[in-house]
Amino acid sequence: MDMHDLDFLYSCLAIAERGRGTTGINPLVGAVLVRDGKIIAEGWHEEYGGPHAEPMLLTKFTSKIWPTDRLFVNIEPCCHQGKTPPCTDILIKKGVKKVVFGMFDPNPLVRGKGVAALRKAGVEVIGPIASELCRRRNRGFVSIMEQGRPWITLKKAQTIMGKIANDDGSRLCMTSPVQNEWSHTYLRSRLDAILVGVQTIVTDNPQLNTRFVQEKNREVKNPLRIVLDTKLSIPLSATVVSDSTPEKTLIVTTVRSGKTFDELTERGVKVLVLPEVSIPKLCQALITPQGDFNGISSILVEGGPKTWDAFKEAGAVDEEMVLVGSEVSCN
Ligand code: AOF
Ligand code: ZN
Repeated sequence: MDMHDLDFLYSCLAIAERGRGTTGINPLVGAVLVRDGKIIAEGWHEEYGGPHAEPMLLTKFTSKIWPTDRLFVNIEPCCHQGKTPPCTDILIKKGVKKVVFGMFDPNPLVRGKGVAALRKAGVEVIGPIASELCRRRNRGFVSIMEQGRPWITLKKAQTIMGKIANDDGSRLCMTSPVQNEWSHTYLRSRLDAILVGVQTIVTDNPQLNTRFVQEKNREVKNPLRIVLDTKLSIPLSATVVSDSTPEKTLIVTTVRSGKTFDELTERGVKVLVLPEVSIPKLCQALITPQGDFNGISSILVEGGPKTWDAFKEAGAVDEEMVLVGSEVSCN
């Protein structure tokens, strides 16, 4: 492997991000075809249930594949019949002779078997060349496969003295523009959903989007906004249900609330009704595609304290980030 190989893999990971928000519980996958040290074709997994990255690339690239061409992909090509046919068969049929991959597929139907199928057909396979990085970028998919639930990151903002709100409970702004840009870049835009309790909506009326990175990179998507609202008490004037992207909001409530939610669904807001809002039941529902909901694989839990505790008590926390700032005025 030479250093350029890693560059081609970074390209795969960057292209793969285009599928965020539509690939649901499937991995983010990008593939590039390299000839004489240059990328000559690319493909990515666009949508849950849709074609995988490799066939996307090979459908667009209609010229002949040379035996020296190398196909890079961030995850081991699949060899199973799922919603789509095995990628290994397509690669072999199209005459791809060299494959470089980033990580093994944690899906037990595929793990190691994809590589074996390619090698058996005489394809030279190199990898995994960047397992840790690729698993990190697909931490949601890896978590579903290995832990049976989405990847969960807890994020808190607090002052040096440990305060998280004003004494009367009202919003306190602590993080600097640099910290906001960091969390939008490395947390909000790298995870599928942001989750808050309804109390945070009432006190802060947040937007829960990636505006600090979108200004610089318009390709960055907005995550799904999930609000835990057992009693269905969210104000209809809240930004997350009244801005221009109501379909990016999912309200999780209980049958016990007994309230109707027509006004929300008419606006395009998604409502998930569970028998009770327990973390395991919520996680299970979120990784189960139904209708036009393809599921989500990773969550950024932004608070408040009740919500953080619920995830901690359920043992459903993979990492915790604390942004420490000073008390500044909110504007
Ligand atoms: C790849 N390239 O682009 C993707 C892969 O139901 P299906 O057919 O979509 O299969 C989903 C499984 O295929 C998923 O769990 C994972 O193991 C693999 N995803 N593999 O080589 C891709 N999306
Ligand atoms: Zn595949």
